[in-house]
Amino acid sequence: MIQRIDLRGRTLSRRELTDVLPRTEVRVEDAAERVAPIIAQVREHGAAALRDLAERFDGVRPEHLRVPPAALAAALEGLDPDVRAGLEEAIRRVRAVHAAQRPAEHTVELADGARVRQRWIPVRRVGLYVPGGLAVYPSTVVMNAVAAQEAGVSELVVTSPPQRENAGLPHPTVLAACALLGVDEVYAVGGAQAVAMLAYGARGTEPQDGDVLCEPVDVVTGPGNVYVAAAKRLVRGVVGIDAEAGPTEIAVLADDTADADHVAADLVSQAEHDPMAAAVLVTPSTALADAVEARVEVRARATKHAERVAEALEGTQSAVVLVDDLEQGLEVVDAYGAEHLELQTADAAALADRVQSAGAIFVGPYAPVSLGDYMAGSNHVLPTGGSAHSSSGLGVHSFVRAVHVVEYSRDALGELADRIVAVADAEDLPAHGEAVRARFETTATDGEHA
Ligand code: HSO
Ligand code: ZN
Repeated sequence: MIQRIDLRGRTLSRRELTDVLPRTEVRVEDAAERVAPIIAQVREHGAAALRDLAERFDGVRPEHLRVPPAALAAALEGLDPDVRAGLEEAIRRVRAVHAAQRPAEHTVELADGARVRQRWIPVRRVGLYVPGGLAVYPSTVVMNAVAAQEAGVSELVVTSPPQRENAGLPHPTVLAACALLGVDEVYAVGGAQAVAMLAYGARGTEPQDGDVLCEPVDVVTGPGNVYVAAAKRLVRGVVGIDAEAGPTEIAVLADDTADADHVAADLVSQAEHDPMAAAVLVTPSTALADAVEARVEVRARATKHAERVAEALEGTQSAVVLVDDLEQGLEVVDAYGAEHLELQTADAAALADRVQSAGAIFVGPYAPVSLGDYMAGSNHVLPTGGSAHSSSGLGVHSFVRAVHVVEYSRDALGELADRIVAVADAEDLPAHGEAVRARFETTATDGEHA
């Protein structure tokens, strides 16, 4: 059922490889046309628009757009103890990894009295979008919130679609995750309208909203459907965004040493997210390819979300790719730049260091993507759609800004004056040079203000 692409005996350039490898096409620009009026509506009508849009898209008119503290406490109270223990373990591990990500400040001394210091300043206020849709994502709350907290972000806001089944509040497990993380500013707002609210803020229109329902944030992060991605594209510049998340992707580079059933289970696991999810196996072994296909058939039929799994695996975005050897396999996975790359080969650890493009790399037989989705400690908000070629997954770096602090003494500046003037003149910007010279000349006004 999963298509086969045979690249054996073919020498392809990077460009040709990219063309033959399958990929979900997400048309964010089409969605943007539908999303623009929604953003305008939220900007103009604030909370009233958010209620109208919830009614239209989520089938419920929330009474409380801002989740009351009692509802957060109740959600935590009602959380299954095993789920709580799992989320707490996830928070511990993700926190440990992200605490280590905090970049160190450093100073470079270029000459006597000439110093450039590197500061990292956390973003002040961040909005995290947590999708509703086909699944429930408390783990995404953990991934976003912990990274922001470890970066030193002082104000964290979470927003997630209102649910009819939960009296117009977001899913209780999402609320419980917020409570576990100490996030108390939570909104029952989903979709493009949530991104608009975060970017522009929203005025209250009902007594329970207060005058200002939500203040604008500096950065919006978190996955979502194509409308959320389109909204993020449209507000970029007004706020920072992490990425336009697309459907989940898993690529597995495997050889004869891999366990076919485990590879199959991993492909099915990510296909479960979305009918548009992509699962790609790259292998030099036809025996493994046959065995994985057989096991995928069995697992895909037996799994709870069989329908969307089948759609994802049978879709043109998924494939078994046959290669001559692991060298060609490496070229293929690099060209693809998967959100998740599993290496299930004899010497997976050595191979991992040679990979050039992947959102995250899972090494060996005991590092399935599901481990990373929940509690390896790594982040699961990762670049999709080939954006691993240019960007990283979410982390502390997503929430800090690098700021240079420049300190030069009179002598240190004096030593550079002629050189600065020369370059400034070459750019035909003589006032730039004059600003330096002024510090070393006596002019008519000198002493006037002494
Ligand atoms: N695989 C998803 C993350 C996730 N999986 C959340 C389960 N829950 C995208 O990396
Ligand atoms: Zn997943």
